[in-house]
Amino acid sequence: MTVRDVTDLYEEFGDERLPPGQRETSAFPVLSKGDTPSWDPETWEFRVWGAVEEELTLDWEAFTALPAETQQQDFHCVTGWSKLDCAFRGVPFPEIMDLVGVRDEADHVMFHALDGYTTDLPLADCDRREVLFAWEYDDRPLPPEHGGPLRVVTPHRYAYKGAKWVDGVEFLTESEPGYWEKRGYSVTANPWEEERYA
Ligand SMILES: Nc1nc2c(c(=O)[nH]1)N[C@H]1C(S)=C(S)[C@@H](COP(=O)(O)O)O[C@H]1N2
Ligand SMILES: [Mo]
Repeated sequence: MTVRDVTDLYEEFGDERLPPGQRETSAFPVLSKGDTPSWDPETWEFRVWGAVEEELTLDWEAFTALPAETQQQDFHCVTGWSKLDCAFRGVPFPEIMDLVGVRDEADHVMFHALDGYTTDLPLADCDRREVLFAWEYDDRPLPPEHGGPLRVVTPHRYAYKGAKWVDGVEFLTESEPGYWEKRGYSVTANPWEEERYA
């Protein structure tokens, strides 16, 4: 299987692959605001709404039939650890944009998740192929504690921008704070600028 290596995307933001103030770990720690939510593949639905031409609802089978790719990515947690060379497989964000037709006035994106988590990113930070809706990690189904069945990964942004257990995408005409943004964390969250707090 082809793997697209996007571990060089740091060159757009800085000189070092490891962003300032981060240390490398080989572990994959779990950071969740609460318990791992359960899900039912029979009733699970992925919804897209807001500033779009056409709202979209997909079941698990339809979602995993969308154009997918495997990427090698780095993962940067705002608490200071980075895990390099993670293999995630999923649907690139722009594929979803094509399906719904994003209206001109859309400017931000709110991700929604089964545990009630939300996170907001500028649309330009989402409209990148390395923003994946991922259901595989290291050639295996994404473990539930890491966001299985489906999570977002944002290798160019701190990992709190990647909603685990994602089941909704809302296109917004202006920024609205999500779970951590309400608690003082950055909306843009660029690791190479150390945008940890707002
Ligand atoms: N739905 C949901 N997504 C979430 C979180 C959460 O609590 N709920 N935590 C975020 C935070 S703060 C981080 S650092 C990463 C951690 O992902 P991991 O547990 O796979 O390491 O998930 C992010 N996505
Ligand atoms: Mo985090």
